[in-house]
Amino acid sequence: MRQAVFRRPEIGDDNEMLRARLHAIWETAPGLKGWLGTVDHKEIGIRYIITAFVLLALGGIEALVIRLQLAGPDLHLLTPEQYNEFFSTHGMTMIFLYASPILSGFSNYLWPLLLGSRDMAFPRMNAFSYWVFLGSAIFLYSGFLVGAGPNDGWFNYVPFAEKDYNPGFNQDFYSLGMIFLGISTTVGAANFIVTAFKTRAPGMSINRIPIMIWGTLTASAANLVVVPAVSLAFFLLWMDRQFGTDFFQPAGGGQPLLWQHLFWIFGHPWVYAIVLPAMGMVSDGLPVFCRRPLVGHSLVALATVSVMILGFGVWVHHMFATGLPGLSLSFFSGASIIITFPSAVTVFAWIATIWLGRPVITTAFLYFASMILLFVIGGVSGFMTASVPVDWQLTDTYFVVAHIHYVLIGINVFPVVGATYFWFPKMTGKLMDERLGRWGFWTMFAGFNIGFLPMHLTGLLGMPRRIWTYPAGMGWSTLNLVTTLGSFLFAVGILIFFFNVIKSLRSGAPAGANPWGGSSLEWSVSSPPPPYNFAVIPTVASRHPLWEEALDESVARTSLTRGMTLDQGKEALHTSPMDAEPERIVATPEDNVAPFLLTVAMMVLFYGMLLKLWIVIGLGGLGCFAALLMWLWPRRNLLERAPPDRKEPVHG
Ligand code: HEM
Ligand SMILES: [Cu+2]
Repeated sequence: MRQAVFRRPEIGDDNEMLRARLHAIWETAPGLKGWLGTVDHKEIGIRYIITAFVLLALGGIEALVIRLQLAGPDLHLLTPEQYNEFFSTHGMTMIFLYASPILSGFSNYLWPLLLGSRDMAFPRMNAFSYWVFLGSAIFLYSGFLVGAGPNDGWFNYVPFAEKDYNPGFNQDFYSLGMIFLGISTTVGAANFIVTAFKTRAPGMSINRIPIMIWGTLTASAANLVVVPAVSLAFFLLWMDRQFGTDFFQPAGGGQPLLWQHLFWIFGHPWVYAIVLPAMGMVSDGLPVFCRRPLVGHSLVALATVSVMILGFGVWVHHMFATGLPGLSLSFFSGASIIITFPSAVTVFAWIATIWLGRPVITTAFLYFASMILLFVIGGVSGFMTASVPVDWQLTDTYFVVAHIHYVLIGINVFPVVGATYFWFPKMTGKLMDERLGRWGFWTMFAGFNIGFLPMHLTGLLGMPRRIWTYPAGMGWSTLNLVTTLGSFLFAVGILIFFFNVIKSLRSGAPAGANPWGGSSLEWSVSSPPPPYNFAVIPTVASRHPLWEEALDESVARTSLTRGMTLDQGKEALHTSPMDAEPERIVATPEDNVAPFLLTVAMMVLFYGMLLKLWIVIGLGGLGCFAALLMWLWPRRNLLERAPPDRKEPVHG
């Protein structure tokens, strides 16, 4: 039964007593139970970030092994079978276990702070999405460790992935692991969407939200639509393999091409899902160092949304070589080229912002600014492969490997490292070492270009991707050696970055609340932020709450020290989707270990399915049921919903 308790929100000033009270309410309990049960978005965000960086390191080690194998002609460091597993696991790790989760990590940590709220809309689902990410990563890697990792590339083409050609457990680990991981992505995406529309601070109308919110919001909307397609594809593949159905097997009337459609209608938008949030980080971070607002803020927001929408219409550019009718190729080629227009809007906005600002060259600035160059290089090679006749020459050569790495490393890894330099002080209260930062940046930047620029040439000279070795005399040997040396230099750059993180964590200079002079709400709270984020819910009156004085935007009306206190329990404020008018006070959930237990039960279930052991499947299913029961067990405090009295002024 729904029980509502109506009350007016208390309006008050930020003070020590209020803080102590909120602290007691919001703090995570100590010990194992608190650790497994926490629903604090900041802790979950940091776990996401650390886990994703560990996986980046694993994927990087695999890449270096690949590069050693390819350093010269006729090398035999890996067998062909091992090579298949290495590059497939490398791709899978980088795309699914690093690039996407790292952005979820930053967004989980930052969103409520950027939005002026106490937590995400569904904190327990947030915890659940992290645990499922971890569980599926362990599941996928357990296959690799027993020599049964994915071995048909990250896009896993049938019929190679069918049982006839691939009898081991490899593809079963991959299929089931991807379905498992899809649950995490979907839950996370739904959470982001509701969070963006319901939990913004009063006054943060839709035209005042930071670009990073737009980036993750559009990415989440896309994920919600396309992840089911790929989960379905992997499920059908699993059925083909385990029960002899013929979804993708031509012998039984199935369609191998169906796999490619299902995969790429997911795969292409996914690429935007791992770059748009990163572009958002740059759009929000760069202006801080340029000491001026982003040029064309609204245009960049619109460009972000248009890229995502157009992104749904271009998946066939991954299938130009499959023999589809010419007319559809023209259509998808045109659509792929049009997508560069909104992307260019963002690039020009960044250039104009640097041009018109007074840039302070910090390490974070270098990372953000370098993205512009790398994005342009990746964009140009993308423009080339979007053209059908050119693609027919280049597809499945190292040119494509060069292209994907400029896009993925240039537009995901560089901004993410920059974002770490930028927000590390907020997360830890310590500054990172700038001198080491510069060394790391230039090593990474040089290593990356030395390693990956020549791959364009190797590709133009005809070296196919996914070959485990090549004979001498093809004209590829020197280029490959340079690429390998560059890759190792790049890896040294990443190591310097990791080293800097650990060193600064131990002995970094204290950061203070706003070391860079940032303009958005997260910089208004202490570093690291208190468990409740904001003592009083801020009331926002412009796009740059912390710059209002300097920018002289009408009158400064943003209130950071007086507002709703919401200290009657674990409470948050929900506001209206467009104008962010206060709507109701909601009780947010207490810490709970059910999301963790549910994940453990799901792992049992998935291992049961892998081994086709019905008793294990049954146990896992029962476990899921029990954990869900625990999760959903009615608690009175969660049923309390109190709409605030709208006539009450929010601050005096
Ligand atoms: C030290 C850094 C890296 C090096 C040296 C490297 C090297 C390589 C090489 C040589 C291949 C081609 C394997 C082949 O086709 O035989 C490859 C494939 C790939 N890499 Fe990387 N890579 C690195 C980092 C990354 C990162 C950061 C990402 C993504 C965020 C990434 C995503 C991919 C993908 C998606 C593939 C395609 C795998 C497939 O064909 O199925 N790589 N990488
Ligand atoms: Cu694409």
